[in-house]
Amino acid sequence: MKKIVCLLSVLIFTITSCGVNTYTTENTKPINTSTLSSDNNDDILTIKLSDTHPETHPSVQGDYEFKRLVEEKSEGKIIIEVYPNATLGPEKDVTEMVQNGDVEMQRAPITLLETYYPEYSILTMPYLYKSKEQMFDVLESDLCFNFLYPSGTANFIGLSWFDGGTRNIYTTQKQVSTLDDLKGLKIRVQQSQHMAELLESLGAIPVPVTYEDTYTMLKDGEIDGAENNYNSYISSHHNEVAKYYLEDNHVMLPELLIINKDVYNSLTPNEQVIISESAQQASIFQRNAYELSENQQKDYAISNGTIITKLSEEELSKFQEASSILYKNYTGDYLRLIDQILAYDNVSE
Ligand code: GTR
Repeated sequence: MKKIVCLLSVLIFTITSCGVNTYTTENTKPINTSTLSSDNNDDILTIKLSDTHPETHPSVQGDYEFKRLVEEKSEGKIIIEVYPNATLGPEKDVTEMVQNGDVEMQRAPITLLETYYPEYSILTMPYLYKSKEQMFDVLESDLCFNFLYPSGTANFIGLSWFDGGTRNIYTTQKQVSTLDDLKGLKIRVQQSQHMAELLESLGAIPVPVTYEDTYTMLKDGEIDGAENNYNSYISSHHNEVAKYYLEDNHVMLPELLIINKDVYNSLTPNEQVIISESAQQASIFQRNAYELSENQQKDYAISNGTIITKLSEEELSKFQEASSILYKNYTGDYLRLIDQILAYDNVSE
């Protein structure tokens, strides 16, 4: 059983004239200004933003929108350098770089942030949200406030929530249409204990490897399949080597635009507003682009030979029941939070 630790962190929020929440901690660490490069002109800040996806992916388009907004609002005083395609390294390594301040920002799936704040796994429980709208409503409500400002060993803050799609299982050799079919199949998962447990609960053998290595492993037959949303299934070319796509919808996975905490704290209040406000606006842009692209990528998959299977109602119940074992990991305050998320209904208001 997971230990219950206090979700509350000590925070002071300043409501600025623009109405954007900016953040400072009471025990602010010494500012590591060396993480911010200043080009030759001392007045210009350069911030690196890493993403594992290629330029065509809607999340990278969201990163570029963030860049555009920050540079416009700061009148060129803050430059955002976007590094797509894992050019700064595999996603999990970059998460660590952001944690250490070697890279300032990343678009990160919260499953990879669990190492620093295990509570993120609450937000990636199987079949947790009723819809995308409900998911973003709840993420942006007070209930999920602490996930933007994680305590513990996390040395980053979340600026805004990006859409990380709904994940489905796909396989190379065998068409899976029932829970039984999944039994014993080696399925690649992100390097996340929680995702491994999820796939294990469904009877698969989880294989945690980097996103960047997955294509080759699928191609070489070292694994039987993987799991992801349509956007990533296509942009990673996994569709070329894993034709059977099962719409089991096992998890909706929110992603965060994160920034190293010391870097954020080293910014002036005005710069913090520019960064926070731009991140929030870019997330709306990303969500719209994501949704549009998800439908297009599904059509693309079908016309390029992907065989899509939908779960029958009966099988869906089996998937839900089998994976519900993960909910038993939580008690006390955590369980209460999960129940509140499950019951959260603000969509129609
Ligand atoms: C994608 C996500 C990536 C990466 C990948 C994976 O959907 O956007 O950041 O985490 O999944 O499965 O590793």
